[in-house]
Amino acid sequence: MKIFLGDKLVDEKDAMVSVFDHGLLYGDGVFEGIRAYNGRVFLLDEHIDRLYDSAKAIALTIPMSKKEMSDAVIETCKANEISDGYIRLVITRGVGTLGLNPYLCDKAQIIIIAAKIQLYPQELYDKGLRIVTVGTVRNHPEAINPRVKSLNYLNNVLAKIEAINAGCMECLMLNHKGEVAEASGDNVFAIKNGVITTPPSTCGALEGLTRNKVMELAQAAGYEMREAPMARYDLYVADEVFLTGTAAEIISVVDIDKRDIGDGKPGEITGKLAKMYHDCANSEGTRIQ
Ligand code: PXG
Repeated sequence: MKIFLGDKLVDEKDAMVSVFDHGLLYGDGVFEGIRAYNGRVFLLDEHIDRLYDSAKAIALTIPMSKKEMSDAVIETCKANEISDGYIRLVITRGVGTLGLNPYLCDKAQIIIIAAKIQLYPQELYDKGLRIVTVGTVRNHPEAINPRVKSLNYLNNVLAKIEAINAGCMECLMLNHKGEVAEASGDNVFAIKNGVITTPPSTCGALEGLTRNKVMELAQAAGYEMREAPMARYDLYVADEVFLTGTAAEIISVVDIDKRDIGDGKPGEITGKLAKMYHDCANSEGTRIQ
């Protein structure tokens, strides 16, 4: 496999970063997870925009223009003959001292990995997910803002540990006020009486690109789409609940904290939205060849 490292493609065996890289020492950096479908990179510009916004929020200068970055992503896909896959874009603060001071770091390190994707088992889509609410509260917005897709994912990792310990693949995270935020690596939506609601990013959600695309598709299809604060109650009594994310796409939630959601089966509107999303992902995007 060829990895884009710094400013060029290198062999996987040569794709090494320093033990003094602050991405490793402090989780100091940002990342993106991107999908390629049918020889096209889906939502590439949107991912690049979010990457640069995350970097700006943590005062990290990416030593490459947005155009150069998208070209590097395409080049990495080409070099690995990826037409359907998963792209991980990582920017670290770079090599520094053993102290926190990011100003003592060299320039930021750029890593792009384009690999085959490990899809979730089809059974999860057919039957839906069971999730639990976890005790780990989403990052406070005035600590590391949850909109920053930072390399410091301990908050989400702790939530994921709780989910797995409870026998679930995903979980529901609340914010510091007890409002619904999101899952550990996905956004959450509820449907009640045909109205689709998702928490605004100010409630502690990452502004997911799958989320944004689903909101756009739902509106275009004539559904009433709202961004509003939600309590767990709103999810418990919803007709349908689903999660969205680049890797998972759209997946039904059929049980939350041992409450059946709707009739306990994947919902009809969720199915329609998933179909619209697939059609879109398979036909739009930046061409690799
Ligand atoms: N919330 C969080 C906290 C995320 O990390 C999403 C929502 C969905 O965003 P997109 O833009 O992908 O629709 C993410 C995405 C994983 C994994 O293994 C998930 C993500 C990142 C890394 C790994 O599930 N994030």
